Amino acid sequence: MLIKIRPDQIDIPTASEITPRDLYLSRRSFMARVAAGAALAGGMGALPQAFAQQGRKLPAQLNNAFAVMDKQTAYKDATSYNNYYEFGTDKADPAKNAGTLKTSPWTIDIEGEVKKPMTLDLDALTKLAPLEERIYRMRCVEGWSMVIPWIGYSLSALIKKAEPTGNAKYVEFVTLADKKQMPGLSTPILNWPYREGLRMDEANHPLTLLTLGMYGEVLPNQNGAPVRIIVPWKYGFKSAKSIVKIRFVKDEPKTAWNLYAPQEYGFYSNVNPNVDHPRWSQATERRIGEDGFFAPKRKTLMFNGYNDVASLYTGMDLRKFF
Ligand SMILES: Nc1nc2c(c(=O)[nH]1)N[C@H]1C(S)=C(S)[C@@H](COP(=O)(O)O)O[C@H]1N2
Ligand SMILES: [Mo]
Repeated sequence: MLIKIRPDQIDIPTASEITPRDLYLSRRSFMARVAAGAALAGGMGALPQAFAQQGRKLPAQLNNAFAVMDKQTAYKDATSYNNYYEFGTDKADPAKNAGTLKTSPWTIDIEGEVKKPMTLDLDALTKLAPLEERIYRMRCVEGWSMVIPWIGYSLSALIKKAEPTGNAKYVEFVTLADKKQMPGLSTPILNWPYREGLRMDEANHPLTLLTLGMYGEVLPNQNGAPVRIIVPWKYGFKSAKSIVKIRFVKDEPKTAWNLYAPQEYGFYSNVNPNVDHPRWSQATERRIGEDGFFAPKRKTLMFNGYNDVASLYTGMDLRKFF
């Protein structure tokens, strides 16, 4: 996201705010020593959960019906060029800083207009439905895109379990906001916690992926571990990271970027080359990894190429509902 920070809003981090990262680094060298010790002892049992999670394999069956043919983005690019403002606004910040995110134990609260409100831990969430690998395009509103092999299952499986009432018209995603783990929270750019939302039919669309992994592994922290949503026909910011609450509601939920700049970021945020952002065109995009000097920009596709979703918006003026 291109931000407009007033100079007076920029916070110089204080020593105490830098500490978690320093702590992480010293803990890492400590862990390296623990791991070496554990390897000698013949097991990794001594590793705390948070660190054991990173890089863990997550087996899943490729779903060919949900796999684009485009060349996949390199793992290195997908995990080092990120937007995750809770860990800083620079593209390199999340990879550098998100080591402090503690992803285990983790729970998600399912609440609001449902017959079966529940709290699911990561294990229950992972076992709720068969894991699929899906290769999706992701288009950021800033004008770049990637192609990522995600792992998860349709959010609809979870929705079905929760049994929404007739009053549930929207789904709201609330993400983690913990100053102790997230250095970016001390910069008041967004109104934390980062929040997103979908209309019920969008949330139930089979493409909407409850996401637990990518590239055959659990999600790296910088990509929104341990659980996020991926909505491939919408701009990347709809795909909220590190979700702690899924709330079923009657009214259109407030969303972080819409609160920040309502004239620039609407609730729907469908990828649409015909509706420009007020400050730049949305007609083309730069595919990360193809950014050589002579690489031509790609034409952005309506709904990011996911034409099946068009029926969700029949009769709606997509200039008005941007
Ligand atoms: N909690 C949270 N979720 C977030 C963001 C964020 O800053 N915080 N950034 C969004 C934006 S703008 C994009 S483009 C995608 C980037 O996902 P990726 O880094 O896995 O490619 O995450 C989205 N989800
Ligand atoms: Mo984005």
